[in-house]
Amino acid sequence: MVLKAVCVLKGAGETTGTVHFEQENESAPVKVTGEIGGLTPGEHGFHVHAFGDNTNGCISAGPHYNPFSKKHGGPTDEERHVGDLGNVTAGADNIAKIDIKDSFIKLSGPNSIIGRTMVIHEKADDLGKGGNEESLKTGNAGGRLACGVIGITQ
Ligand SMILES: [Cu+2]
Ligand SMILES: [Zn+2]
Repeated sequence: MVLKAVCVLKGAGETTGTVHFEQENESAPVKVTGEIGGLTPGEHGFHVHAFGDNTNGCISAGPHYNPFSKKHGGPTDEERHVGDLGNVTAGADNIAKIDIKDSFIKLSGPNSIIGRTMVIHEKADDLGKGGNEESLKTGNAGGRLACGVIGITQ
């Protein structure tokens, strides 16, 4: 059975976006596609955060989703948070087109990302290679421009 989810990202500023998730079956990688607009050109950290809670804006989403107590890393690293999808890159039109395949995130089971929050950040994620303590927690990606709860779709 194909599993599908969607996330609409909003924030205090002009950054908005829609992200689609699709997994062919329970063991397949998850395809992440979509667009986020209103970004400064360049890289922006893009993560699944732990909680589907936006009561106090994107900050209530908590830290990166990390069910296996790993250090922060990049999407191709073995040592990474489940939520570490790396960076998306906005062009001169201020739009980032997203086309990611990831095998750490799941749309079913005990570590599903459904009901958690997708966050797009102000700055680039250094993927854990920034050489300071914060790099191994957040990738120094800075403020949270927009976010949304990942929900089930048809
Ligand atoms: Cu984040
Ligand atoms: Zn992380």
